[in-house]
Amino acid sequence: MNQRTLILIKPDGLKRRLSGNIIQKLENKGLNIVALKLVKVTEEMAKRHYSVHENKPFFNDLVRYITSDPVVAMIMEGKNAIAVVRNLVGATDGSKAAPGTIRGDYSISIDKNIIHASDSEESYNHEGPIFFNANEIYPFSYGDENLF
Ligand code: 3AN
Repeated sequence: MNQRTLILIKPDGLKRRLSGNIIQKLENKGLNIVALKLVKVTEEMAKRHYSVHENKPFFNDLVRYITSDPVVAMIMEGKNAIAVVRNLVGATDGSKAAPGTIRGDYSISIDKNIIHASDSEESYNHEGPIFFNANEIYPFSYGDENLF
């Protein structure tokens, strides 16, 4: 099933200059970039994005962190993109994430964990429009979808 997923390279990932490595890993797997930009997330965007966590004790820290510096926002598209990307991202807590995953290789904490990726179609439908308008998304059509 062809799917889209929202990916954010969080401020720690961008500042540690990991964006290239992360995008490379996702592209190598067979995912296509259909939208990409740097975004300084506003408090309002962050609160909407993380609304499922609004009653959690870490909610304020989460909002403070994601709004602290720019993020790389992307939509990637591909076969089962949501589950495929979540597998590549690894467990939420970087100290427990499996080696070889993005968090497993680059993060040792639960808060500065490098990357966000939609965890379901429902999340993508909620998060995608917070970061991208429909006219900023360029459907993949280079004719080599069957390479993978
Ligand atoms: P994931 O990013 O793996 O989907 P979620 O959606 O459970 O994880 O949590 C969203 C973000 O909230 C995480 N990326 C992490 O930065 C933060 N977070 C989750 N659980 C905790 C926690 N127990 N303490 C601090 N921050 C947390």
